[in-house]
Amino acid sequence: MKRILTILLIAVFISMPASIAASEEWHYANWYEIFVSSYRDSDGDGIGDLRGVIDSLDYIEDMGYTGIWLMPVMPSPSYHKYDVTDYKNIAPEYGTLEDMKALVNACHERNIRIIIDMPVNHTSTRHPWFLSAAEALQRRNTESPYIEYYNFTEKEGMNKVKVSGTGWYYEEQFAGGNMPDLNLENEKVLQEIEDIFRFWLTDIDADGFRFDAVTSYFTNNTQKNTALLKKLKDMAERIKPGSYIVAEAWTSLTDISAYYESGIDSFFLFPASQAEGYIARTIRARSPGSTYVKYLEQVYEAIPNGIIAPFIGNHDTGRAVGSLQARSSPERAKFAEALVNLMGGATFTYYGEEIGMVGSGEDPNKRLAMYWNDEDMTLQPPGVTSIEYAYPSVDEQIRDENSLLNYCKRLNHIKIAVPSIARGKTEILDSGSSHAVLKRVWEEETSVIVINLSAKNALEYELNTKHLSLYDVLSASGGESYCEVSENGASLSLAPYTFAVLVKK
Ligand SMILES: [Ca+2]
Ligand SMILES: [Ca+2]
Repeated sequence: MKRILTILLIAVFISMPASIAASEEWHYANWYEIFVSSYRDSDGDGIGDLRGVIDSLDYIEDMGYTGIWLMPVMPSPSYHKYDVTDYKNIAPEYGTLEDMKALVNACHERNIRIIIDMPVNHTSTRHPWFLSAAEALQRRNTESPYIEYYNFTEKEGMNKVKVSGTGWYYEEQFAGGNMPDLNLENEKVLQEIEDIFRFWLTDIDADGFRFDAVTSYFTNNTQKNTALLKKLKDMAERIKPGSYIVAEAWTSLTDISAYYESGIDSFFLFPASQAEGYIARTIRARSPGSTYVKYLEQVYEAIPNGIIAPFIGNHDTGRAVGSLQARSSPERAKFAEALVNLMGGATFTYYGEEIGMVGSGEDPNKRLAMYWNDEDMTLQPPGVTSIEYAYPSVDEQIRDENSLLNYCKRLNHIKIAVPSIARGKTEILDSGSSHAVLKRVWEEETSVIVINLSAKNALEYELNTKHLSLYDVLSASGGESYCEVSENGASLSLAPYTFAVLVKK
């Protein structure tokens, strides 16, 4: 017997891809993306700050967000802060390292996890590494170790920017941003990155990272990028086992599937996002039930092991309400939130999405001040060309039980109470032109989710699975629904844009 067990253990060990870390239960959080500058200002200078995020934790916790992704918080000359000048510090307008530690502690006391945006494809041109390198080149001294930190060349070309007073060019994949690409083949740069990881994961006690722009590490070279991501994941895992990393690979499902070979926990599911993504397409489809199920099957087939990370919009995309054409139909915005959350995995919500904020075009328009109420807002980001709030403020929506905010809150809390929705493997029990029935099993729990995807018609449905009990019915349309559960199954009548969650524990 003992021998058989040993053989089995070896077999299991061999069949596991070496770099895939065991995923922790909390990785499947209801993640909430925050642009600190536009979120909440605690000291009256008009710029959102870390103390403002601390002051918002009651709201965040109450809403059922169990994880926070902070867009970059390090010192930077830009308002967006994706061009860093000091990776182990806090932008002074956001606060201090003490504030950051206080925020992390305050999150952990509430069982909220927090991950930090980590842009390592490039630095700012004002980063001391780049300043040293450029200065050395200007002095015709090619001995400086910092020259090897970047990709300098004497050849003119695409994405090459001249270093003034020299015959040298630096590589810059994000044109015009003063964001020179780092030489990620240089072991010294990788050592710097390891130090930075240690600082954030150990000294600050962050729970992980969001990696920016990983397809630009080595532009259009998925294989090299995947190999580097594996190194970075292993690095983080050595420093803090069980930490969570989600990476931005803005690319096709096929490519994203390949990226999961790196062992990075999650990659944002870009094909589900924006106006042409799975969620918006499902909402617009003639047969939304079969459309939704088709996309689910594609996603689970492409990503059989990693944690998917679906979202509708983020700081780089148009806001969800626009993508979904939901300005005057909040039920569409609500139901889209349901569809993205019911995909499972680690779901990401961009701040303001829960109150239907709008914005598109220039980047600052997508990063407007959080609309708490008409008095209590930050300044708008510089360069903004359109300021509009299509839906009411947080304060107003909190008081309206039919608001998008209260819908998102209930949705998040259903996911907290029924963990298999996010964590279980999905089995499609049934689907049709306007319905889908999903089953998920996780640990001792089985959940069955019956979704009516019709915008107009009620769904009458008989379910044969035994020993289920109804957990909740959530309607985006406000229509009447009922569900009767008997010994032999369940009989449901679901209003348009409604889903029911039944559980067996
Ligand atoms: Ca402030
Ligand atoms: Ca690069």
